[in-house]
Amino acid sequence: MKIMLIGPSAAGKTTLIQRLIDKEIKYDKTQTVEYVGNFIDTPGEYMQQRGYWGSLTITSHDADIIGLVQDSTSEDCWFSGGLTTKFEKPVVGILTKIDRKDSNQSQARSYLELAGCRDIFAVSSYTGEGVDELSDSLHAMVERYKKENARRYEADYFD
Ligand SMILES: Nc1nc2c(ncn2[C@@H]2O[C@H](COP(=O)(O)OP(=O)(O)OP(=O)(O)O)[C@@H](O)[C@H]2O)c(=O)[nH]1
Ligand SMILES: [Mg+2]
Repeated sequence: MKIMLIGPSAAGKTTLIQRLIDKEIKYDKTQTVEYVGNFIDTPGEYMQQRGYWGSLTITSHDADIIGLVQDSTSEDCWFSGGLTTKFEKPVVGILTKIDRKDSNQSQARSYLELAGCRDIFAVSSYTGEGVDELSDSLHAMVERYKKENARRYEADYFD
């Protein structure tokens, strides 16, 4: 299974992946699309600059689940309304940095809802809050998707 994270620069995508796969938390600017274990990490610029959208779209075909990542301390929303309909696969919303005092979860949640996300998770990659719940849900989603699409895909497609 592959989960692709999309969101603006500094939203916390790479740090969340580090947390999810128990790697040392260390700032590492994403320069290009990177396959890290079961995750596909993408640079924020790929969604913030229109010219790179093609590359995100093509890469999304490699993913089983898409995660839209919104920094809960940011006033900015880079997701267009109904964005989730562009992907023909499950899309979840993830709001990050909930450990910070300036976190505004309800605003971040509303941005993700407008983008079309129904399942929304709130996490802190620093404290780990919400990360297990996200991880369990992603696994459950992949299992469900695998069962529903058993006839469409080879058994080893999700390895
Ligand atoms: N307080 C707090 N800071 C976080 C959290 N997650 C990420 N950060 C910080 O936010 C900054 C950006 O995090 P990244 O994970 O590199 O962001 P990104 O979305 O991968 O950014 P690009 O690679 O530029 O697309 C770093 O300084 C992180 O340490 C969090 O849960 N809490
Ligand atoms: Mg990154």
